[in-house]
Amino acid sequence: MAIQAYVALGANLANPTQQLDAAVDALSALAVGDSLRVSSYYASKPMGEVIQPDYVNAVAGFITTLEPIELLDALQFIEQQQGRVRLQHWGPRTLDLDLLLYGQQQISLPRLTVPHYGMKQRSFVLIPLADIAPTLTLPCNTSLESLISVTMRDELQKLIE
Ligand code: A4P
Ligand code: MG
Repeated sequence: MAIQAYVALGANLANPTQQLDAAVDALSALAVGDSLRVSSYYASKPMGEVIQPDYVNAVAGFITTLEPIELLDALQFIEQQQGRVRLQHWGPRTLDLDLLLYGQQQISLPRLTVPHYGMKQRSFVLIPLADIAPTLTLPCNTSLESLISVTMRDELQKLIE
C-alpha cells in the first residue's frame, strides 16, 4: 500500500546544510516516483538545556510503500551512513531523522511512536511541515494551521527556499 509519510530532518554540524542535502538525496530513493517534497531549510536555536550549535531543520514528505518499521530502519540507516561524522571517538550523532506522520496512522511500538511525540510543540517541525502540507490535519483531528502560533515564525530563520 502507498502511504504519505513526513520526516523531520535536523542537523547541527558546522555545515549542517550539506548534511540535510545528503539526507534529502537518500530519502528520494525511498519515495514512490517523484513524490518527494522538501520544505525550506530553517536555522533554529537548540531546544533543550544542552549547549550546542544552532540547528538546521527541514521536513520532507513522500509517498512510500515501506511498512512503518521498514521506514524507520531506512531512516536509521541514512543516519548511520550520512549522519555520523566522527569528529571525535564516540562523538555525537549529527543527523536526526524523525518519522512525524505515516498517513493517518497512530503507531505505538517499542521502537516507534507516530505521530512523533514532540511535533505539536516544535516550531522547527510545524513551520517547515506547513511549507509542504499547509492544509494537513493530524490523526488527532487537529489542523496543522491551528498548532502554529505567530511567535513560532520568529524562532526560525529561513536559510534556503
Ligand atoms: N523512535 C520512536 N518513535 C520515533 C519516530 N517517530 N521517529 C525511537 C524516529 N525515531 C523514533 O531516537 C531514539 C529512538 O527513538 C530511536 O531509536 C527510535 O527507535 P534517536 O534519534 O536515536 O535519539 P534522539 O533524536 O537524540 O532522541 P529524540 O528523543 O528523538 O530527540 P529529539 O526529541 O528529536 O531532540 N533543537 C532544534 N532547534 N532542532 C532540533 O532538531 N533536536 C533535538 C533532538 C534537540 N534539540 C533540537 C533539535
Ligand atoms: Mg530523533
